[in-house]
Amino acid sequence: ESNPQLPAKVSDIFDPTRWRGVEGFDLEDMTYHRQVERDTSGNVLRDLPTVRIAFNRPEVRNAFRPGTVDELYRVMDHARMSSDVATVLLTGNGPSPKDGGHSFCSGGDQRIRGRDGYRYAEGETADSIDPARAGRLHILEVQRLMRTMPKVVIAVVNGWAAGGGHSLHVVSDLTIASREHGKFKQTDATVGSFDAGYGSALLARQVGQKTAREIFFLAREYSAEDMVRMGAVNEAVDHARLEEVALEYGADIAKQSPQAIRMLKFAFNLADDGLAGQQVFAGEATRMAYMTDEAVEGRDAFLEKRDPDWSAHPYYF
Ligand code: S0N
Repeated sequence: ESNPQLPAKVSDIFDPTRWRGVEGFDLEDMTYHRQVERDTSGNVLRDLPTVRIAFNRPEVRNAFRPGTVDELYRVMDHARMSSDVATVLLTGNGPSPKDGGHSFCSGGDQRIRGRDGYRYAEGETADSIDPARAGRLHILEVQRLMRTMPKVVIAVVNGWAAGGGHSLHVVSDLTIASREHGKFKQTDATVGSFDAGYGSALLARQVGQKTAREIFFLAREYSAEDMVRMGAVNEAVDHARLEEVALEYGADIAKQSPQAIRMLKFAFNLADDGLAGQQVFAGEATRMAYMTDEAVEGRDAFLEKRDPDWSAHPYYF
């Protein structure tokens, strides 16, 4: 019998007892859940440190349209700013009610891609559309947010990761994939698009130049186990256990020091992200420096209109 305290089941492997819907969002194309501990009646005892963000358009293999990307950015940014969230699971709901197909994300919705470069919502035309909003490939803003947020993002690939969906898995910190249904295919070039940023260059760092070029140039299909062998997926997992294993990853991450996780993530990114990567790493270093007595002395001396006294702060060697 269904318990009204529990959220609706949004995918075949979603366990409603482990989650609550996050309030305050009016979502159509995405779902956003917070991991919880419940008592035997289903009452929430406490929040746990992992959130689940999922594409919710399984009838189109979880392709994203502009509104989907807006929603994804909003919930991802909310997770970034939630001080008790350590890990974000990014996944896809489903399977498809139309044909039972499983999907993580199949990238940009090709039905709304105009020849003029704009992305049209239903009912919009070239005359009615606001070009400033509709011309943006703002999935790239989501990629940058995932890359620079001080939390671990795990792609939980429950089905097809294709095109821009493939790139989202590449930019995630970790990827685990369904052994039965996880499938990977970089179709960008097939439909005349190309992720010439993280989706390709970062992939080449992960799997090597020749293999990355093969993935893009040949647009072949790869299994979860192929991807583990190539080094782009951490683990292939039985489909039924995929979300359970993802939560085990989240629990292990939550045992580590938040500061250490932040510094490590930004250190792993630094060289590949150039000066932008250095800026993110340096921002954290500055935040930590502000917590020292030495930095407090600098601030206090300025406010007290005196010279700073550094005598208690040696030049370390
Ligand atoms: C994922 C694939 C390989 C799955 O194949 P399968 O299992 O045979 O299923 P299908 O029968 O092909 O699909 C089932 C139904 O879903 C629809 N559908 C699937 N993917 C999309 C999609 N991306 N856009 C719109 N519809 C999609 C199918 O049409 C089918 O519908 P029905 O039942 O009505 O026939 C296979 O589906 C596949 O190859 N999909 C396309 C993957 C792809 O090329 N994606 C785009 C790649 N490029 C990008 O993502 C770059 C970013 C981008 O383009 C973008 C970003 C933001 C905003 C807009 C854009 C943009 O420029 O479009």
